[in-house]
Amino acid sequence: MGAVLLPILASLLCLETGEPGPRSPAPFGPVPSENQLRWHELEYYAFIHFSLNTYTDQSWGFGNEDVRLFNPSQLDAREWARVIKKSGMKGVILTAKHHGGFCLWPSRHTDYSVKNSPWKQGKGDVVRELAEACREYGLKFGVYLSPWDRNHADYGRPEYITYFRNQLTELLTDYGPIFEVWFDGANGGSGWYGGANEHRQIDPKTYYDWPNTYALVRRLQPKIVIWNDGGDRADLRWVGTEAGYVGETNWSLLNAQGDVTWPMLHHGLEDGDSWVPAEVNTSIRPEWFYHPSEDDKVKTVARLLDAYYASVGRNAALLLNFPIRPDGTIHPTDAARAIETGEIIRKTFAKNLARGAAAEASNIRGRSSDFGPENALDDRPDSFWSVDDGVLQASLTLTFKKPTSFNRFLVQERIALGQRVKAFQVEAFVDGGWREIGRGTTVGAKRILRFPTLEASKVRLTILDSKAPPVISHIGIHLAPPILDAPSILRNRAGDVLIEILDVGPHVHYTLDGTTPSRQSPRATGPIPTTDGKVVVQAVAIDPSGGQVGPVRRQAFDVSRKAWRFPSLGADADALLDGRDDTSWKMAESTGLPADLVLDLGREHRLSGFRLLPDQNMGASGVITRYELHVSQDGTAWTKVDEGEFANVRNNRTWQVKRFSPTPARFLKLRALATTDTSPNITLADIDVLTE
Ligand code: FUL
Repeated sequence: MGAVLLPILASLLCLETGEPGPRSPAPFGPVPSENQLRWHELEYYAFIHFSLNTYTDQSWGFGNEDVRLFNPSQLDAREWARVIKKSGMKGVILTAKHHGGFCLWPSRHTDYSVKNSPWKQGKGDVVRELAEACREYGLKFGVYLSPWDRNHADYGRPEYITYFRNQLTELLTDYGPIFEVWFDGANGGSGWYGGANEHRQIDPKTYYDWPNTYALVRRLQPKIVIWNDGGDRADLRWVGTEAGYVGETNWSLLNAQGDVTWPMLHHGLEDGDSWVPAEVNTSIRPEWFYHPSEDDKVKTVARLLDAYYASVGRNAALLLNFPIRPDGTIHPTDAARAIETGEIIRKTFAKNLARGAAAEASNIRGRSSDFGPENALDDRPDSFWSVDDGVLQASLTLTFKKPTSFNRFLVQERIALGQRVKAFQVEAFVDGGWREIGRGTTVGAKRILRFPTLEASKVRLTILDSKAPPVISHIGIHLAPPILDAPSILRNRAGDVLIEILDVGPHVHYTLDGTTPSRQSPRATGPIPTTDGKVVVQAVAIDPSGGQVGPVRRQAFDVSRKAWRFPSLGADADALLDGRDDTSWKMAESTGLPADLVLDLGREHRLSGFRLLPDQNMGASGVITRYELHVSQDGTAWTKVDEGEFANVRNNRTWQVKRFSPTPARFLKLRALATTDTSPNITLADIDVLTE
C-alpha cells in the first residue's frame, strides 16, 4: 500500500506546505533545436520561382540561356510581399539561383546574373528588393541556392565548391537575417558547363562537403534552418512528393545516419534519433516556373485548403510556390486564390469556440493546476495539460457553455518536450450519448481533424497510445465555412462513377438523366454503378445546413471499359483505363518510332472517334505529338481511319479528342509517329473511344 500511496501523499503534502509542486515532465526522445522551434511557428510561407526559365518557358535551364532575356518591366517585390502577407503567410523563399546557374543578385563571382541583363541597366538586385520588402511587410526571408549549376565551367570539380560557398557567403552576409536556406536535391547531369556541353556526375553525399558547408551557413546565420534533400541530414526534410501533402502519420523524427526511404520522408520515423520535421513544398500551378499554358491550371481554393489541412494540419509546414511572370508580377488568378485561401484559414481559426468551456481530465500530473486541462485552452504555448509518469492513456473533456456547432478539431503537443502521441480519438456528446467524430495517429506541433458540421454540448479527446505521458499544449474547436467546389467526376474501368469533392462537410447530389442536380437528386456517397452504355453525369456540392449550392459539373462518358484489354501489355497498362489523371502508363521497351498501342474493346462497336489524356507530368518523356489510328475487326487486318497531330500538347496536357467517319471495329491501334522529345517509349494517362 505504501508504495502506491506515498508518492500521492508526498505530492499533496508539498502542495500544502507551499513547496514546489510536481516537476514538469522531462523531455522525451529527440527534441527540436531553438531554431527549429522558431521555425515550427511559421507554419505557412511562400516560395518564389523566377529565373531565365521564366523567359524560355522551361522547367530547368540548361545553363546557356541568354542573360539579356531577363527584363521584368513591372517587377515590384513589395507587391509580391503584399500578396504573401495578405495570404496569411509568414515568410518567403526566393530562387536566388536555380539549376541553370543564373543569379538574381549581382554576384561578384560570376557574370551570369542580373548585372548583365537589361533590367535596370544591370543595376537591379531581386534578392535585395525582396529582402527589403519582407522587412517592410514583417515577413521572414529565405533563399534557394541550387547546388547543381549547369552554367558553371567548374561544376563537378573541387573549384566549384569554393564558388558555391562564395555565393552562399554573399547571400547569407549581404541581405540581413535569412530564416531558411534551401539546397535542392536535383544534382548533376547534362549541362552547358561553360561551353563543355556534357554530362557530369557527382555524388551529392560527398561532393559538397556538407559538414563544412553547413558550418559556414550556421556561422553566417546562427538562427537559420537548413533544408536539404540530397546530402547530409539537415534541419528540415522533404516529404517525398511535390503534390502538397504529408502522411497522416507524421513523426518529426529521422535517423541522423543511414539512407532515407520514401516512407521515412513521408511519415518520419517513430523511433528516429533526430528531430527533422517535414516541410511540404508544392506549387500553386502544376509547374514551379511560370508557363502561360498553365493559366487555367491554378489550384482552386478548395485544393489549396486541402493542401493546408494535409500539411499544417498534419504536423508539417506548407511552402506554397508562386511562379513569377516575365513582366515580374504574380498572375492575378494566383494572387486571388492564395488571398481567398488565407482569408478562409484566418476566419476559421481566429476564434477558438472552446474558449471558456469547462475542462476536466482523467488524470492530471500531480493533481496540480500547473498541468491541468484548462492549460490547453489558454493561448500560451508553454502551458499544457499533462499526466502522471507512466500514464500513456488519458482523456480530456470539454463542456461548452451552450451547444456549439463545429467541424474542425485542432490539437497540439508541447513539442519542446518531444513528440509523444501515437493514437487519439475525438468524440462529441450528441443527443445524450458519445459519438466518435474523428481519430488520428500522430499529433506533433499541430493536428487538425475535419468532419461534417455537428452541434454538441461536450467534446472528449482521448489519447489512446503515447510513447510517454502526453503533453497537450492546445485544443481548438472551430467552424469552417463550407467550400462548394465543382465535384470531380470519373468513371472507372468497372463502369462505376466516382464523384469527389475536397471538403468533408458538403453533400454531393447527382443526376444521370440530363437534368440539373438539386438537393432532391440522389446523394453520392460511394461508387455509383452504371450500365455498360453511355452516361451523362451532372453533380453539385450543396451545404446541408445553409443550403448554398456550388457550380454544377457535367461529364459525359461513352461505353463502359469493363471488357477492354491490351493484348500485349501487363497490368501496369490498367492505369490507362482507371479514369484518373494522376496515374499513367509508360511503354517499357520500344524498338523505336513508330510505336504501337493495341487495344481490344472486347466486342464490336461503331467507332466515331477516340480521345486520350497525355501524361500530366510536365517532365514526362515520350508524350505523343503525331499519330495514326488504325482499326480492325479481328486484330489482324487493319485499316487506317485517322491521322494528325496533338497540337500544343507539349504545353497543354488536356484531353485530345479526334473524330473520324463511323466504322465498325473491335480493335484499335494507336500508332505514335512522333513524341515531344523523340523518345519512342510512349506515355499516356488515359484512353477512351467515342461511339455512334
Ligand atoms: C525541384 C527542382 O528541380 C524544381 O525545379 C523546383 O525548384 C522544386 C522546388 O524542386 O527539385
